[in-house]
Amino acid sequence: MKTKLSVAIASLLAVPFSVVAEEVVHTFAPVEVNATSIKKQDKTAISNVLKTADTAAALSDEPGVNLQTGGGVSSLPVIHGLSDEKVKIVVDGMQILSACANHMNPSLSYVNAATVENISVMAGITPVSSGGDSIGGTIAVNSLTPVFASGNENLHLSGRVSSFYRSNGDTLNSTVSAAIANQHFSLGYDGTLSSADSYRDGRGNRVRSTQYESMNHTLTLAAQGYGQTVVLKAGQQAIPHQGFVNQPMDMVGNRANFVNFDHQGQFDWGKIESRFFWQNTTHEMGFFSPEKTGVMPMETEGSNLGYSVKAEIPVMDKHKLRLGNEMHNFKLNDWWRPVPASVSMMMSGNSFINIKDGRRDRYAVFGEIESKWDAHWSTLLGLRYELVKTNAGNVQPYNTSMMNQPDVIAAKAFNAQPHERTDHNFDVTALARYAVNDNGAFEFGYARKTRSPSLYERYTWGRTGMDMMMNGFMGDANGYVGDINLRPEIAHTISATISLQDGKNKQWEAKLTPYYTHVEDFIGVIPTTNGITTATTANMGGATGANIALLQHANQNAELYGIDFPWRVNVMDNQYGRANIKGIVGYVHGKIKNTGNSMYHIMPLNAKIAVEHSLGGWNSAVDVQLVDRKTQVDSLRLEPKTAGYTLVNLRSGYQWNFIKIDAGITNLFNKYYSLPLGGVNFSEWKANGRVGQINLPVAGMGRSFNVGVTLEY
Ligand SMILES: [Cu+2]
Repeated sequence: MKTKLSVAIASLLAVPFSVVAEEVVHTFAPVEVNATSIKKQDKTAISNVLKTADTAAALSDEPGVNLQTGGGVSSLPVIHGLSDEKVKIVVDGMQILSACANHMNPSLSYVNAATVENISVMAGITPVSSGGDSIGGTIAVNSLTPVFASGNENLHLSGRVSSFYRSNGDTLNSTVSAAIANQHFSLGYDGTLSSADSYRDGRGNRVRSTQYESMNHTLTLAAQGYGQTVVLKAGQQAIPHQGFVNQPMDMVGNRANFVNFDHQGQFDWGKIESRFFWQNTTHEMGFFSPEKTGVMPMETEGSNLGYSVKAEIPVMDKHKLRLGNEMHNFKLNDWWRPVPASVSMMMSGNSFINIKDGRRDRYAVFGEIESKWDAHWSTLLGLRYELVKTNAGNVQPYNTSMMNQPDVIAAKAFNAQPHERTDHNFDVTALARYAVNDNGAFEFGYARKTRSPSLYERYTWGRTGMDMMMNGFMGDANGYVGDINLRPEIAHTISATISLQDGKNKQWEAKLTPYYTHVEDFIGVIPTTNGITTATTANMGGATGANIALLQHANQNAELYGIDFPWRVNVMDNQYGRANIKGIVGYVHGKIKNTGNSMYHIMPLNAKIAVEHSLGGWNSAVDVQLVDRKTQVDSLRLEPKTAGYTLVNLRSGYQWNFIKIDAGITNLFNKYYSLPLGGVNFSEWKANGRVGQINLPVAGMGRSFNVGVTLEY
């Protein structure tokens, strides 16, 4: 039985960081010009289920992708040194912006890795049809697609139960999927439940505030016929708690609902896809565990409403024209309820209004033409325009006491200004590919990409050390304030890819992708002060020599360059099975040109090597990850340096009819190491009495024994 669900099972067998997988399940407009540094990676993501429920973490084996870690299910992918909302992330075509001052609920936190069917990563140069509102690459995640009965089936029933357990942190992740369908209609349900305690590092110490619990439910209704497919998905997510080791606060509740409608149609003149989606989140921060204590309720409500219409029209034999129109409206309210004066004078009185009635509305149109000129040459040219309007209402501090004077003055100044801003953003993509023959190809291209500032970057205004610290989404425990006059950031990227392969016997392949990006008006930071540094230095504010840096979002010039080098060699193919050795080398350098400073969160030189073996139902591998010491650090953010490390993982799986069993050991030698993109360990600093600088990096997970079982019918 070849169903989408068995595709999901097959993906369990698939190997991580495969450079061979090129098939795209998503049926609309695959980019056939295998564009420069576009990597399509499918069905491999879930191979990592033994490691994590975190969908972002499932991406960490992709060339060019690293992870900025925070909460257990809320990591942020970094592509070629650009992270968070600088990267475009779409889940089933929906773009969901973080409704949290600490970006605790990014798009990928709403989907469990176990229900992901395929992921495509477009690093660097992105076709305009899948870009917009970003300067990094695009990550498109598709969850399980509906199942229909095949030609000779009247009724199709399928189901899957899958669970894995990880000893470190007592992590349990369970998934149930079921579907009933005939040839025209399909009804499906997917549910996931995952929970973890705080994990232990390689020295056996508990890493505070890394525990979580998360639940997802999705109902899918679909119909197909006459060349048309409609899919309606509706779902709910709840995260009752999630610790954030590198943030002052933890998540004490995140509830989200969504409705996503998609239509794909094939007509004589071409294809069309229309989508409509709505999503809303209520988010609350506070404290829930003895691992990090305090009192400070903070609430956020966000909603996303959008549609897109895309058409693909063949023109003569050689060209495909794609036209599209999109809208995305984002609404945000962020307020912090007061506490009794007996608990804190500073936070008593009124609600602190961080962002009121925030709006970020985007309207986009694009046109793109893909041409296959002859057996060798193909090109892709695209132009995209976006109108982005942002706005926010008036704000207020907790109270007007002496301690809050920086806020009283700042609120007055903020409220006196007009808040509405309008940006006109243009993106351009130009790509060419020359295929020599089966044995290689050369691709090169240029992209101009634009992103308007987020509401948190433009409209946060608080000026006490504490408010500023609450508005940090970098995991560095520094204090941040917005700037209403921020301009959109514009990235110019040039990139090339040389791919070589053994076209005849498929015994080996390698791809080398160097890239260079210059960013005009990069949204970075400059030092700032709140006028009363001495008063707040004692607890957690102050511009110099204090526990944290006070920073303001600011437009700067920046440059990034680097290289991705994935490769694979087949070393055995006989009666003892098939074995591959494969790897990736990644390097990125990022600099703020105004200051000569390193960019924040730049991954050190790193490499991955895997030896994989398959025989019958068996699949086994040894993975080795090597990371150099981190010396490129952002001194402005007091970013800690980290030591180099090597991690070894083992895994093996056996598939027998409808049962699959996986087992593995991650961090086999129980190596103690610091996460280069994990920020600082705020939780430990706080537990130890807030003494001195917060400069301890967050330790990665120690050894874990993992086991998983999947049943499918
Ligand atoms: Cu939050």
